Amino acid sequence: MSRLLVRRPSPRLAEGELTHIERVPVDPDLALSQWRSYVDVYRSRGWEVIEIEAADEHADGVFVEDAVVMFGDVAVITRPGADSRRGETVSAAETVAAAGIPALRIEAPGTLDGGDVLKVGRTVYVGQTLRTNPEGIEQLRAHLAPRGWNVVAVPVTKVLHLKSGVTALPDGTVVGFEPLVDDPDVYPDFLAVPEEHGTAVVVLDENTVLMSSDAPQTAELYRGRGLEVITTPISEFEKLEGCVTCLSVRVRD
Ligand code: CIR
Repeated sequence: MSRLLVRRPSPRLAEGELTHIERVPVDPDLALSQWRSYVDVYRSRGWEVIEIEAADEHADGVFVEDAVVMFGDVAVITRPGADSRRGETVSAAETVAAAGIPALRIEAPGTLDGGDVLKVGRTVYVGQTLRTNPEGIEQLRAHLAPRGWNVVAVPVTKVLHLKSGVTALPDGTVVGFEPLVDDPDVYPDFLAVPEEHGTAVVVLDENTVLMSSDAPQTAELYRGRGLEVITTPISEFEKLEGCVTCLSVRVRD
């Protein structure tokens, strides 16, 4: 059974880090109900949901993808680039260990946010950003090269994380909102989508993706390619530069 690692949002979510967008009011109750709906999408499809211990002192702790990245059966515990987020990995690593998942680590002076890691087949694109530094990318490469993954560093300047700008469909097509993608030519198959919040998809299975409900034209574009598209509202997380990918870590069976 596939497993989903999540952490419930902190009541302090509104105080989370912001880099590229203006701060606007966040409704913590709406955030919690959106988070529950997001988790229910997976639960209703048979995923086992594992909650990482709440960490209310970490405003951005709900964005668990930044703390843990899966490569097949192995986890990499990151070292987040923002000081305010570094402590999130402690409880995330405990949950990974309790779930019996072997883990590797990014160590100082390396930094890496999971939002900067996009896997397409055996290629791992890694955004070099304000959060992920060259040392972090080199450590990841050293972990992954012997395991048969090819790490490709991608400079990212226009958005917070690589995956704020691009993700991939089940067939490996990389999708992005072009004004926010530094270099679309990096990707062998690139599809431009019409809405910023349409760029983030989670692959649920070979025919199904999950995405924000705030990108209806992009949802239609994906349906036109034969995909089943499930949408979920995540407005309160998008206000903090989050998206559907960063709210969970998928441990696929
Ligand atoms: C941050 O700036 O770290 C959070 N406010 C948002 C993190 C979103 N994470 C992601 O896209 N992987």
